[in-house]
Amino acid sequence: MDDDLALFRPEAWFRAGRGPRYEQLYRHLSAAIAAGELAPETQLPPERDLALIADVSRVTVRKAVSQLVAEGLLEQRRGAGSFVRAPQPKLEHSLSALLSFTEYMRQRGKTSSSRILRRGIFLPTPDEMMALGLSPGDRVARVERLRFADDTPLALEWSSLPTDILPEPEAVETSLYDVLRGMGRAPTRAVQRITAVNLTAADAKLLQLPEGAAVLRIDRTAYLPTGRPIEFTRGLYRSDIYDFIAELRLDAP
Ligand code: 16G
Repeated sequence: MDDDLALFRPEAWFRAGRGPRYEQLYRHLSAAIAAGELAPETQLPPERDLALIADVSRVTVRKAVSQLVAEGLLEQRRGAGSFVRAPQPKLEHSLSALLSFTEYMRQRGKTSSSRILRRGIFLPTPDEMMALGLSPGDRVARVERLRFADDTPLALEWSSLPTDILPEPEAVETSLYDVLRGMGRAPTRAVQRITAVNLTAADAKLLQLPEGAAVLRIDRTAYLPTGRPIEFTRGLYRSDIYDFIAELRLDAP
């Protein structure tokens, strides 16, 4: 037991001039959990005891612990204390949480289809080079689509991918992710940025909305498990689709 406590004593984690105590304690415990020194299901001493052992205030302990709880490394069980959590299967790494348009629609009992506006291999724009980590000599595969749910146009999507990931943009008929999955190259993580914009006349016509209508613009950068960015899609979505996206984003933190 004494050995276990050594981990919390100030000499184990505190160095003057290395930042606030709660942060140092947090970093130390986080590393101890990662290294397995604090194994899953280990119970931390109660806050009051921990403060005495670590020679800090209870507020400091609370801040460090709540940070670990927020990151999912510790779990607080009511009336029982704080426990080291077993590593969780990461939801954001599961394919099911990173849905494609086709899958969103299928979940809603709708049939999706696409009208291809343009497909091919092009010289990348600076934005594409940046998002996909391309070099000046590289080319980019682009697929531009008007996407329907049943017979309603819901979205316009401009997708860009490195050519080694999508060498034949012509292969994309309805679902881009189906094509990528078929080649074992589907993304497993994505970062999205959402903004509201007003439709240009040309885009409004395609989406069958009045010019200037407000829609959501969502930029998604999607990554392989290695961390390589392989998709940059800018989409304009009719705002009636928003509830799908908002709801599903809760599944994919
Ligand atoms: C979603 C994605 C888009 C992706 C597409 C693939 C958002 C905001 N965007 O629309 O980035 O390219 O799905 O769908 O969710 P698909 O496999 O049906 O072509």
